[in-house]
Amino acid sequence: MYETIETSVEGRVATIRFNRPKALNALNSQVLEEVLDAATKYDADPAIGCLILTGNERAFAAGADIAELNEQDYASMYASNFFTGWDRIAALRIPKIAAVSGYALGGGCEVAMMCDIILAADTAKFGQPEVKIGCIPGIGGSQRLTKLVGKARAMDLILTGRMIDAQEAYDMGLISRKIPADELLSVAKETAETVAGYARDITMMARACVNAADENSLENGIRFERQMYHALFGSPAQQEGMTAFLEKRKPNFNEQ
Ligand code: CO8
Repeated sequence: MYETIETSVEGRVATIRFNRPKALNALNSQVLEEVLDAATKYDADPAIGCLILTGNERAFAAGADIAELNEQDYASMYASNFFTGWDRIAALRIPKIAAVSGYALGGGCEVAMMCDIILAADTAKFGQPEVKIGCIPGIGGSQRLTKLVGKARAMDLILTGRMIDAQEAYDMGLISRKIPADELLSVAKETAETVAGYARDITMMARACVNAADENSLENGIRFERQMYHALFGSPAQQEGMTAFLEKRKPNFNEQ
């Protein structure tokens, strides 16, 4: 039913694969519509505990579709609130893992940064090259990159448009882990299964708390974490997790 993405579900893990290989998975409006549709369904489905976003060996995504962008003018961009659907994907509460192989450039790098964990093949290349085509990051890259790697490095990447490899991305804190290319998908699935094996409400709360660090002063962030902590005592997962520990058995968070 989708034309620009492929979706699959294994156990409690859903995968969305960008699938426009001829255009290096450039992200046009159809990709956005289809990712939003699929991801929103997984977000609402209690049987799914983690979502993987990935591409192919050559490209996670080489950015916004420049041909489509070049057809726009100010009025069409403003009136359609172009790109706004990507904010809705970032705001979904399900834990998201980006499994990046090859190019993650411009919007591709920005989508990876919307995910909670970025796993990158040692062949991955990251960059915000928009300046080279007369534009700037447009779906949060100037903000998320700066929060992830600091002003000095974000300025270097955004003002020069240079590409970095997975090692440099790891060293600057842009990615969570660097993985041999042929193991990327199996490690991503294993990681997603681990996350999905925990209680969904708890992992959602945990990522909300980490994200709150970006949005708040330390004091407000700690207040938010404390509220979440108190709230999780209303979750069956807290009872099950702590009781299982005390009974020296494995917890079962996802009995259907
Ligand atoms: N948009 C459209 N088509 C693309 C894109 C793109 N971003 N990237 C690659 N393609 C196409 C090429 O046009 C080419 O098509 P064709 O075979 O029909 O000529 C095909 O993919 C293969 O590309 P290349 O021949 O260029 O492959 P190379 O191996 O020589 O080079 C590169 C690979 C270095 C990745 C090169 O393709 C490149 O520089 N691509 C553009 C990268 C870029 O500038 N990205 C930023 C785009 S702007 C952006 O992302 C704005 C962010 C705002 C929000 C984003 C929301 C999603």
